[in-house]
Amino acid sequence: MGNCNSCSTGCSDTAPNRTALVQIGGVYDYVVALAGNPNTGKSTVFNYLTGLHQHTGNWPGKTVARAEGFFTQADTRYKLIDLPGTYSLMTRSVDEEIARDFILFGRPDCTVVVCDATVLERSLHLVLQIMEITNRVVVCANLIDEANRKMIALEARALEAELGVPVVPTSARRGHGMDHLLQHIHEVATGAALPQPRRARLDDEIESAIGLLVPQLLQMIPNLPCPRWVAMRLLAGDERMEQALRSGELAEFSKDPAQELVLV
Ligand SMILES: Nc1nc2c(ncn2[C@@H]2O[C@H](COP(=O)(O)OP(=O)(O)OP(=O)(O)O)[C@@H](O)[C@H]2O)c(=O)[nH]1
Ligand SMILES: [Mg+2]
Repeated sequence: MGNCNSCSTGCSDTAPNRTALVQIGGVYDYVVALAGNPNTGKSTVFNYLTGLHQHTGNWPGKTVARAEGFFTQADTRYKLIDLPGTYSLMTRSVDEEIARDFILFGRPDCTVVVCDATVLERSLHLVLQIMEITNRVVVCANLIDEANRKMIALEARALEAELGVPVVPTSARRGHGMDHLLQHIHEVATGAALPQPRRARLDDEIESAIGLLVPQLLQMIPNLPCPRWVAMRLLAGDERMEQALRSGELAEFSKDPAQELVLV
């Protein structure tokens, strides 16, 4: 396992070697998470990619539905997880915690953020939050057919340059753009492409506080995923994060990128 190439804080944002790792439901090489605001077409993308190779259940200990499925791209096997729809990762709603904790502790090899291209600005908030946790992000600008119908033009290349991650216009219902999406997922998950998300520069004071906290966190929990993000949450006064740190839950969940863990 290497280090995250997007921040200088020891974030272990790289994929463990999951070759031939067997989990319930199938064998896969890489894990892909599907995140996004509610009603942006996540399940349509999920169904398109996995077809009949899927099953549903609940998140462990929760009444929130969980769908996972499998697909193959370029002889590589993927497990795809349809995360609950969320507008943010910052509140205490169970859906948001499931999505956030999966992206953080599940360490997916690629996180696809499905956005509604007709109201893209609404989704960008979540995109930026996810880009704080991982650099392995692909933005799927879905409902592009609706956007076109409303005469909304998406400058995908310009947005890609602004964000630093691939942006793929799709119409999942029609299957348009899905090959392109698959190609980007494959490149990001396998490490053939290394997105460099552009992150907001924080105040010098906050940056120096993060700089002090990160080594301490890593000393306590060497495998902590994205310590920079955890430090930011602690500085923001996230009581749940503080409690998880004190109780040892953070250390426990950081031990192993088990895909089933949810910190609630
Ligand atoms: N026109 C158009 N409709 C789409 C597209 N993708 C999905 N839809 C429709 O948008 C609606 C919502 O799609 P879902 O796939 O259920 O969205 P979701 O993000 O999974 O929704 P939640 O799980 O409730 O958050 C459905 O009626 C889909 O048929 C698309 O590319 N174009
Ligand atoms: Mg859905």
